[in-house]
Amino acid sequence: MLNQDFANNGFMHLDRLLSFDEVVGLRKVYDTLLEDKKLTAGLRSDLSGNNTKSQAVEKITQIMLPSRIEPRLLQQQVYLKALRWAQNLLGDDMALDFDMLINKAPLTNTETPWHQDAAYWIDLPDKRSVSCWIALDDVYEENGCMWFAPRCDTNLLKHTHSKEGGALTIDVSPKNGRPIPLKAGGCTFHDGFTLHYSKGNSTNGPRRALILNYRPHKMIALEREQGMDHTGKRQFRK
Ligand SMILES: O=C(O)CCC(=O)C(=O)O
Repeated sequence: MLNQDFANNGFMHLDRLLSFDEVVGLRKVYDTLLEDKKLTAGLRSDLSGNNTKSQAVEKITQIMLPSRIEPRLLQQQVYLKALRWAQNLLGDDMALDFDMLINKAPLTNTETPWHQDAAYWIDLPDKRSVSCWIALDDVYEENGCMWFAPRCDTNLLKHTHSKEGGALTIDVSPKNGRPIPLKAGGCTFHDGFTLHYSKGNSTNGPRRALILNYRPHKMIALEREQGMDHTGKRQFRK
């Protein structure tokens, strides 16, 4: 049934992927990375388009490849559990392409605009991909839970930068998007062509998410041959 949701709509959710203890363990590593700008330099940016070198509060902190900085992350159950789901949804050849953290700081009220993840990636012959977005806090509309619009096909829409250096966006927001509130430890899965979005965080708590992205290992090898390892400047496909 869940797999059918993913196949039909390009997204699904699980109320509980992780136990509370697993969430608490992850939050510790997460907060250490968030607080340490030196350790995360080069892999860190603000999706709102603000320059993270300035003194301004980061609104939407994105840290790419946290497990490269903190390899002990890879020992956490979450990496195994999400991989099993990815393989279950899209086939045994799915492997971890990259991980990232996206934190919406308290009272920063900055939305992540509607986009398809494939807009950030190079064009690959095998289009299968799935992102597992794991809530490390209870998430709901007011602090920036994920919204999805059912995917129709694997067409890539035209994207532009919402602000120079910031997140990508499409021109017209879909009418049929819906929010997926979750308890901490719950997660969503979406594929690279599914439109998604989140509102800003207007609450006084953090909104911490860990995101694990999977694709066929042959496609990962192709990406790496072309120098794509999901670090570096935010690019988009034109
Ligand atoms: O965490 C967010 O607000 C956006 C996440 C997102 O766009 C993604 O995981 O692809």
